[in-house]
Amino acid sequence: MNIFIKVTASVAVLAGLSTAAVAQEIILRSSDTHPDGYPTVEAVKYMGELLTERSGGRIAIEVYHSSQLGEEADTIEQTRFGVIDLNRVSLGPFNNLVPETRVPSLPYIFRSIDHMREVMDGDIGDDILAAFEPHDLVGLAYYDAGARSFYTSNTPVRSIDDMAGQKFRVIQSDLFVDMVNALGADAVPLPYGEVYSAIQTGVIDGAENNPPSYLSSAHLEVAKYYTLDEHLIVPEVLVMARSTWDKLSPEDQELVRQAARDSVSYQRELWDAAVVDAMAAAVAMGSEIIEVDKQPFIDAMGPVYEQYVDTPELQDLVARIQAVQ
Ligand code: GTR
Repeated sequence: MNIFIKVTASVAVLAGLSTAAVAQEIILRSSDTHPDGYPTVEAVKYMGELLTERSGGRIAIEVYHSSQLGEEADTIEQTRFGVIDLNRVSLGPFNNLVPETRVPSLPYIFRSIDHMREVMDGDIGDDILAAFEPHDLVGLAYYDAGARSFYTSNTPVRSIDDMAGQKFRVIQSDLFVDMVNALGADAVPLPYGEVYSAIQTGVIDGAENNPPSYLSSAHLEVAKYYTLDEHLIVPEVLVMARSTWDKLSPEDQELVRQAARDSVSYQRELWDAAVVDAMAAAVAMGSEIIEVDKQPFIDAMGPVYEQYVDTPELQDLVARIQAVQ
């Protein structure tokens, strides 16, 4: 149980209440793999400020950044068990558990960042958030993670042919393993925290991620060729442990949901700036940014769609996404 309910006079004072008033304090522990200052970390902190303000000081969020609570796959399990209250994770690590998350994780499913935002902000996004519930999680909101591209240490990817024989780390998701294999390369699923040394020691040739992660993880120090193939526009998600959720009053549940929603535009603002900054920093630190013909990458994805969009429900989700203008 990580929802501490206690009586504190100091919180009541901070909230401007009389010390005679009894303040209930709920502290929600939130996990993030990224370092302090990263847009997702800052967005959850901002959500916490909104919650504290709107609850008159009763509810707060403590953000544990930099994988302090563990790597994503482990923290997802801990959140399902209610050991962690909130978790900000990519949709990718949910692919095996929550089939609906595969659809926005499909390569090239979104035509652009704007298309992704339009889809995830609407009914389709809500339907996918609802799909977490049978898995002991409550989906609260999506954040942006831009577009992911491949990067390599020795052999630059200037066309799809350069993928052959190279080993790329992927998030632990079968869909991403098959995506990389369909491009003629070899996929190595690894926790995020192991990627730097795996590249450095030559266990793998590269990885794939968005520019802010490429920078903040320092992977650019060991893999300086960044190829803009933009194969994935996979959003991040903020989930809450079902058991924590169930302990909140309906009013507090609404406060949490609304604060999460209200943190989205803040995250996007930080995100857009972070992408520009990361690209400039990468160039300044010696990375080569490579433009590539994306069409052969798109064309190679047919078998991945066939394999992972394998039920009428998922086919319907894909069709609905493609129909969004
Ligand atoms: C980042 C994402 C993280 C994590 C990481 C990874 O872009 O924000 O949640 O999934 O990628 O590749 O493991």
